[in-house]
Amino acid sequence: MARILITSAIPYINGIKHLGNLVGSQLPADLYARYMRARGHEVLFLCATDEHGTPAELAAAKAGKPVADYCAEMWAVQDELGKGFRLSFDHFGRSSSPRNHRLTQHFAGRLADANLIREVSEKQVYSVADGRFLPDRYIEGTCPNCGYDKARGDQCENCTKQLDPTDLIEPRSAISGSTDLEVRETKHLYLRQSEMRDQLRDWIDSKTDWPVLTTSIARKWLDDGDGLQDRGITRDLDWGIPVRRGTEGWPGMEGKVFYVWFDAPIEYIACAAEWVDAGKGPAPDPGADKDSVWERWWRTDKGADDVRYVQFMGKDNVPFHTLSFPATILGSGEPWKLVDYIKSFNYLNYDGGQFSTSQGRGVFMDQALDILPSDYWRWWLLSHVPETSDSEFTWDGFQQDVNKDLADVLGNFVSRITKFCRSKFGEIVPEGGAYGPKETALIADLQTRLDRYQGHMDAIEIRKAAAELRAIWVAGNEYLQSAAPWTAFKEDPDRAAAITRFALNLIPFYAALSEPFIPDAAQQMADAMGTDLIWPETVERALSRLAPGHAFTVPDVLFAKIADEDREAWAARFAGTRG
Ligand code: B3M
Ligand code: ZN
Repeated sequence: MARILITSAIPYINGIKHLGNLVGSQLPADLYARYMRARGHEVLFLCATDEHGTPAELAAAKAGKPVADYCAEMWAVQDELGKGFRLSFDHFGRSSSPRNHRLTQHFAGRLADANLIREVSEKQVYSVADGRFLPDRYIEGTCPNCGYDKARGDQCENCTKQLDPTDLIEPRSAISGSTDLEVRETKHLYLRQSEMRDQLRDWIDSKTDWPVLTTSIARKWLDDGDGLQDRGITRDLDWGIPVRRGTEGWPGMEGKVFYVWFDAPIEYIACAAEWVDAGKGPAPDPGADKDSVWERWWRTDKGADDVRYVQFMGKDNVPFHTLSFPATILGSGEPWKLVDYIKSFNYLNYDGGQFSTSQGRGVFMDQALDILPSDYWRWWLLSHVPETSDSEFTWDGFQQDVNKDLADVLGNFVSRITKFCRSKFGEIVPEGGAYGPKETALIADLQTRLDRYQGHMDAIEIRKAAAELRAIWVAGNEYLQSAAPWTAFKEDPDRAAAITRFALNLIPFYAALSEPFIPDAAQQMADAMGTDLIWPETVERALSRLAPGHAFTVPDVLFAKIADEDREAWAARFAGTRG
């Protein structure tokens, strides 16, 4: 039994996430966590909301709420939606937690002690009307290159030219529209990550088993001339973690906060402490304090050296997890756990374009649950996860795949055999008859497929795993079709009983294997068969679990088909922007 620490990238607090966000980190992380638990491993699965930064402040202002209240409310919304999608976090924390404040300040203090932080004085645009410094992308004006009048201070969206805010013609605040802007001097802390380039390169080079998507992004940033530049880790904002050097103040840094990307990954650690504070972890060993419970996952000097730590994230987050966060950890000089494997994802597109939070384009988590149970989404998203390239959600494709895989194949199998049994033998696993060559052949086929399925799940090859699971469902359907107990019943009721018994035994087997993908349907199948979800040791053993005389009930329809009218209505409803 291994111990596996799993984190999903922590979603920004501002707004409800769309399905592209969900499939890019939380959902695949959940699949892996569920699978590893089912295999008997000890899992700690953590996620949280990422609450700091300008977007959170602006979203709160737009909602007319104090930012702390806004974040508390949005955390509850995201927590609820996570539950709706059956995301099985051991804890869903908050990057604004007191634990993260303390840890972030602790790391900054350690980095300063190690001489890895320098102070930089820089000029930034200050908006007098807004009473704040403006990040580059919150300054708007006319592009000097193409004349587009909504160019941002970091880039022109129209002609893609990289800009400095001072390049803009008639610059104004994107927050208030005010043109009363000044350039002011301000002081910030920079993390000297360039000092750690060799150390980081050696570490990345040692990760020979990582997905190419992950290492290629990391190498690009390491090798590009300006890739591993020293990075500002503080901001002139109100909302955030106050800059302190450990538990001491930081002269000259009063009123400033840490940059959101500095404190967000530290929340992975803080979240484990929050998990213990919330009373969810196991009791500490006798004589040990309660911090030992989470340190056992995070400190290599306190037992975490045998933990395997796996992170899930979208590709845009890779540089922060392969370079910046490791720089924080390595630079601290303390024995914190480094990530062992980073699974990263491309983008899911929506119907010929991109999902977009700012434009409200696509299907958002709350809307998805409004129209269909979570298993439909989980199955489609995971079986189309943008693993090796971007993938696309279309309503046609969604309807077709869900109807075929879930309704025609899996749902139909379960319904057909349980109803047949009820009509001929009652709701009891029938006795009599013997298994023959068809059953022996199916057992052998399924054993090969089970081995492959486990191999793909162990390797986090999600599309391959989904394809194998689908093939496992199809094999049962084909068996039932060819063994045809309804025909056998007329001539040889004993043989029909044997076929029925065998096919009924496939249901708990399917339930266990399918649980990481479709947990609700899996539980419904197990409940109907009066069994627990138990991962098969071997196919042969798994298929002899339901003995003659075992009672079951015919379950309700597992998956209703998506009708054409529904598909059309949804396609129309989600064609525009979120209202
Ligand atoms: N909140 C970005 C995102 O949700 C960011 C991830 C932080 S992970 C420490 O894509
Ligand atoms: Zn332009």
